[in-house]
Amino acid sequence: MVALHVMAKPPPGAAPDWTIPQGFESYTEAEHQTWITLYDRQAAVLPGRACDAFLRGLDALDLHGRGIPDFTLLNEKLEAITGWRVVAVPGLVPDDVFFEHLADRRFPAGNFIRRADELDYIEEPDVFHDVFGHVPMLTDPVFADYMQAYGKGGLRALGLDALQRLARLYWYTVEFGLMGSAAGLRIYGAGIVSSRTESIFALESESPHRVGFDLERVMRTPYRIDDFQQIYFVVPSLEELLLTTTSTDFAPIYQRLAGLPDIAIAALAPDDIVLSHGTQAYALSRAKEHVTG
Ligand code: HBI
Ligand code: FE
Repeated sequence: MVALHVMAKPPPGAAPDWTIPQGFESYTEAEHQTWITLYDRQAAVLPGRACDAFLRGLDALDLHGRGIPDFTLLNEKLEAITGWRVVAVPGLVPDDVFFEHLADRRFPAGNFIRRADELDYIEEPDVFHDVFGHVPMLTDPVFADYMQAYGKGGLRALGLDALQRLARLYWYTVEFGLMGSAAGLRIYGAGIVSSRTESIFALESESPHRVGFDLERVMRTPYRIDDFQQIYFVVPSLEELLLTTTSTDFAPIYQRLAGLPDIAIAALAPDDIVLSHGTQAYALSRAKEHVTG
């Protein structure tokens, strides 16, 4: 996610790595009910839209609609499957802290849940986005390795002053990625699977472009943080995503890209493999100042 208002130091009560106790006993009935409402909405739209790895992960972790999960119980299952763990954090954490956690197979999850009267709006990633959206994919051994490699790459990118490049890769894969399958396009990005409206928009709207994933192309593309995406990138498989990112030396790519302009968010590039040439009608109808990263 984007680092909008990250504090410099861990808040009082947080460890030096920014983790805090989940405080499972402190959730109110109303907060558990918010999870259940959000869960039920996604359960209605995701079959046939989310990728198999995500749906399998939901099952394997038993992340069903009984309220906010207890991280201790969740971690017993998750650790046995891929060695990943979920740790609670108070909100956005600094980039270096975030990457350190991923590199050690810990996923930092907000422990709070959004307000019941603003189900579709969050300013910072909450427990529903982080746990329902991200954690099922961490049960997939290939995706689990991709996320760890991303954390290690993030630490290197900080030293090479290339954080923005890598943030775009995260955005267009981990958060808003689509995948091809024999049955058609499927969602694996957490920002999509945790949103009812974007789950439908990303696959079915004629507005956005859908383009074959290309690492350098993605790193040249800004992204929307304030509305539905205007372009989605489609990987052929998770194996392919892991392979292209782990078999590539990013340092020379960062250097080359430094001399190239960004590709406008609604533009198609000459080498794009265009799966849908979007009308961009939705973005045009909501013309306003774009907030991009
Ligand atoms: N912190 N809790 C949290 N969640 C994120 O997704 C996150 C973060 N800090 C930084 C960050 N993301 C971004 O810098 C990376 O996605 C690039
Ligand atoms: Fe996220």
